[in-house]
Amino acid sequence: MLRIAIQSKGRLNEDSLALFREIGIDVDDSKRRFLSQAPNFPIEFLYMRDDDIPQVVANGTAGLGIVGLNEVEEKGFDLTVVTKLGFGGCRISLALPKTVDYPGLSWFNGKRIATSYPNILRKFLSENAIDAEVEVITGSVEIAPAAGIADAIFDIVSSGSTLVSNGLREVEKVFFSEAVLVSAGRLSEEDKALLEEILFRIESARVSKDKKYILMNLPESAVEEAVRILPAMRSPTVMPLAAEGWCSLHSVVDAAGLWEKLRALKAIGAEGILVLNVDKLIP
Ligand code: PRT
Ligand code: ZN
Repeated sequence: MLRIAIQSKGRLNEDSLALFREIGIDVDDSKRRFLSQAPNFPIEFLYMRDDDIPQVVANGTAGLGIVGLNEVEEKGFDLTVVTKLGFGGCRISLALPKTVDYPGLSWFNGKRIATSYPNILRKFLSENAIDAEVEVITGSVEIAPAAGIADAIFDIVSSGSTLVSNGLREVEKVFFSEAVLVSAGRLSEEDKALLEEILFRIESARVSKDKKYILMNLPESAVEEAVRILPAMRSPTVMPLAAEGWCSLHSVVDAAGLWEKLRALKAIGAEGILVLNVDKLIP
């Protein structure tokens, strides 16, 4: 049984659960306890605060974890990022009151910076030879300058609206993060095989998101041109129609630039074009 630690509530919880559902692993969220087992896959979910996830993976309590790269970096345990997951995107930035002139990094010399990420901040300051004081606070970092606790902050930003509503300006983007799947690299052979299966499914889901299935009726004389417009994975499927001189063409295509492709296909005589979402795609 492979155990995976995920955030119990908060920003990464829903997307983590949605990821498993998307790859066919059911999660019984209604009966959520500390631990819950998937009914259709040998996996067990351990619900935790995100701050604790790097530690429980590092000490082997869970084989895998889903957590922000920011927490992985901050906690400093020896963990491997197995794959990035494409959600929970954010950055950790330096910000200061918008009325203050900012000449560049040297401004921070002798200043007090409030943060919940002291390790990432200290590393950045030392790499840039800045001598500033780090004030560790665990919540509502954005109010620190107005409260007189610090001159600036080092905090997570996504849309930036929290900074704006607190009269702050982002001046340095220091660390870029997203949710990642981590492991301490000590999985049993059995758990390794389960991880392989999970990664295979995640990759299939990822590929299918960027693809569309397209079918249309086409004059036989236009097939060559259609193949040029729609480079398929191998080559499109072409089937004769009962009507003389016509065929049906099926293909899987990149979703990017779809409207241009549709216009080009119409221009060469395609009719009854049907575009469908791809649920799973195994390349
Ligand atoms: O209870 P627990 O400890 O598990 O949760 P938590 O409160 O520590 O973390 P949570 O749920 O807020 O965030 C979990 C993870 O989501 C973080 O570690 C990041 O990896 C990621 N993430 C992505 C974010 C944001 N975006 C984000 N915007 N974490 C926090 N924020 C904060 C930000 O600091 C700001 O105060 O959300 C606020 C809104 O941001 P703006 O820029 O959109 O206004
Ligand atoms: Zn937390």
